[in-house]
Amino acid sequence: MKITALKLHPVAIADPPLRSSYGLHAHYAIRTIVEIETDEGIKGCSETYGGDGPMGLLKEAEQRLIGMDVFQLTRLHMDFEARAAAEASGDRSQTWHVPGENPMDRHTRTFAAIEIACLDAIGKALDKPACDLLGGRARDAVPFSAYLFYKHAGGGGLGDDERDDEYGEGLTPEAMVRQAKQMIAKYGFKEIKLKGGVLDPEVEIETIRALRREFGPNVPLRIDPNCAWSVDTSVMVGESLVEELSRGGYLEDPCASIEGMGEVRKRLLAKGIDTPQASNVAVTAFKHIPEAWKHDAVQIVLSDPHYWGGLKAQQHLDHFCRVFGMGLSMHSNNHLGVSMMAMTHAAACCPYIEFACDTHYPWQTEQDEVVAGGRIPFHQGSVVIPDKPGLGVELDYDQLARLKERYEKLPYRKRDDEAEMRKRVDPNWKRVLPRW
Ligand code: GKR
Ligand code: MG
Repeated sequence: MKITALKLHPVAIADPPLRSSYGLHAHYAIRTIVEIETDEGIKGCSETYGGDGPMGLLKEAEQRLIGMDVFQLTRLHMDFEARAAAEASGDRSQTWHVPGENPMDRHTRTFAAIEIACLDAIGKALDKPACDLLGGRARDAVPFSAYLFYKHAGGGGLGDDERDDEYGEGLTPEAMVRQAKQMIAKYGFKEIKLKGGVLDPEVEIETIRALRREFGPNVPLRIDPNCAWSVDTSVMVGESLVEELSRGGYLEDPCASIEGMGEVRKRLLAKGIDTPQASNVAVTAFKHIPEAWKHDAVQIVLSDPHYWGGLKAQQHLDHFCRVFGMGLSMHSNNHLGVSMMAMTHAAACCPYIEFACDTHYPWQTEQDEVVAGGRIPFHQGSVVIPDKPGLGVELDYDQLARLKERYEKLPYRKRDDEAEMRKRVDPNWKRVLPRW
């Protein structure tokens, strides 16, 4: 089954003013829906980062893809690996880059977008779900967590496309408890992740405590300040939240670098605190794992099929983490239903994932969904692998056209949370690490 065409659909999706240590989310997040057509009339799709960088790399790959058999992914992977090896220099961490804008993982994420679209086409040709092409699933439904964000008032979008502010402003512990209750009531999530690195650590500590008081010890809690804290502050937060982050909780990328996280771990262990640390910033590539293990810096790797290299790489990572005695969960960024299903299939075929995965999906709305038939449903906080071939979704071309039109009107072609922060919150704002 040979590829005859590669189609790229850029889309802009309304996004509320969510905060993180990177800055502020813009009115619209950008994504790319990737589609391949084959000589058998079967199509495959995937979703990846948006903007000129990611689209340019996919366009560059077009010549290599036309005429390629969708089953021959190993050689394609070798080509991308060779390019990555030839160009590799510097650190691949995401400390200074938002996902999708890290130049060091550009080949891996380009390959991932193609691999997932090919697996979707293969699944459709064989009438098998994507996870069953990788040896079968370890679970039929994948649990996700309630992903809370401190946010300003506003629901995203602009002008006559402005959205209702479903969750309202969230800049206090009380407001964050409200946000969590609302999200859990709607989706049934059983674990909670708080995006931190936004307010003074004392306020974020109080937010986690308030969540624990509200939901009790059986709802695991995580906090992720995306490296906003120094080693000292990370240790202080770890000590303050020793009880709240126990029982399935973790401290995610509290400070920058594998060495930094190793130091936090050492100092917490010396105080008898065994809270695990997770990472999707310091650890973003296979080569980081032995190093993270050597420093005992990271106990849980947060995978992401979009930049770790697709579904097969995700499964390798599952095995790799097991060998190194590390746990595995999944990171997320703004995304639509195609990514939701790719993430679900990826997690389904990883036996060792034992935490609810992250997803930004609740922050996007029905109006922006590109999957025919509408949003992917959650059942008690989990997404069920559908009894449909490939990723289990078809594209809605009217929606793609509408979202592309909106993309074309946007003045930006990359995610820049720092610029948004200066535009809308504080003209002097700069990303400073550590901030506290
Ligand atoms: O969307 O602001 C955000 C997040 O901070 C995102 O960029 C991170 O990649 O959610 C992510 C994380 O877990 O670090
Ligand atoms: Mg993170």
